[in-house]
Amino acid sequence: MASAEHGRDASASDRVTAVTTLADLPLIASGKVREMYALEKPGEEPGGSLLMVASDRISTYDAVHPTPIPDKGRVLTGLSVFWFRKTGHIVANHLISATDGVPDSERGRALVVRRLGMLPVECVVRGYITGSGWKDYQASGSVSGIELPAGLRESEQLPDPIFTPSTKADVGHDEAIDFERAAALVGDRELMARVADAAVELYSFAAEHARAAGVILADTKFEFGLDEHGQLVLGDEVLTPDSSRYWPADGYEVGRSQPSFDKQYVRDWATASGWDRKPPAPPIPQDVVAGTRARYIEAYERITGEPFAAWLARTGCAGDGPAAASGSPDAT
Ligand code: Q0Z
Repeated sequence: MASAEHGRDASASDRVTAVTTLADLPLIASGKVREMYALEKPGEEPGGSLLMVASDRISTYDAVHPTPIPDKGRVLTGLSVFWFRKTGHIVANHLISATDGVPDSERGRALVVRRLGMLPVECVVRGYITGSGWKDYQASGSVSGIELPAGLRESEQLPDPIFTPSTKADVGHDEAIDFERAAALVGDRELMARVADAAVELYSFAAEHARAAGVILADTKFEFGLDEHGQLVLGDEVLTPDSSRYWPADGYEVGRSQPSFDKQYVRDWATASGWDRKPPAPPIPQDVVAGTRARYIEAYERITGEPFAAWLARTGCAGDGPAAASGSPDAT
């Protein structure tokens, strides 16, 4: 991915790391805690590239706190890359690079990815009954049109993981839909079946890996797209704590809600503070920030089996100081 191809910055040197600053890039999407920028081939068609940047912002109860969690964006980006590299045998993915083409200021927290035509459904897989799935099950005995055994208790493992798609709501909450509605939205039932199979296989692979590291992957959400050749490609972030429910395996108990691996300190503190869970979310005290940061790093280290510092070193942001990037490794 040569920087000389980025016609937007003809005067830049050949070193991709020097090609641009973030402010030069057109912002094409922004979420509560991350941003997406166009890189080469601006336009809407698949085939160009994008820069996905994970911030250190954190949300609880759907509201973003004004206090960042240092390194959260880098942990999530490192985890996405870990899973992209481990699951390429199941389905192709959009990752191009975590180094080449990433602006110095965003190293470790950003990925260059292939631009896809995204499918208009969220591909949720559940291995445990919790959250909105638990609510739907209590009300109807089924989730996304899948009838479940009677007598399940909160947080119980399902006999087999289930594919429970939902709509992509612009504002507010995604709505659970059944497979047939998802297929109609996608416009291709056979493609939807391949997506569902890939999603369940990805979940099963990751859940087994996580369990061996003492972490339960209760559920997760994938987004897929089609590339410029019409090939199915896994996009977005994958199997991060923001797109998934990770629970510590020790202390897991059926019959109650489980603590979040990463966010529980913030939730506990926020609840004790008397916050009514309506925006604006309150600032987070520094001891809660430090504890939460440690949990994110622990999640990275447990799941990947390597020190978080290895990710920082590989992406050239170790130490994070003004001089840290020069002369650092450039491989991922
Ligand atoms: C991802 C999102 C984010 C806000 C669109 N490879 C791709 N090609 C085209 N579109 C997307 C992707 Cl991943 C795409 N989102 C979700 C990500 C900020 C929204 F970083 N929306």
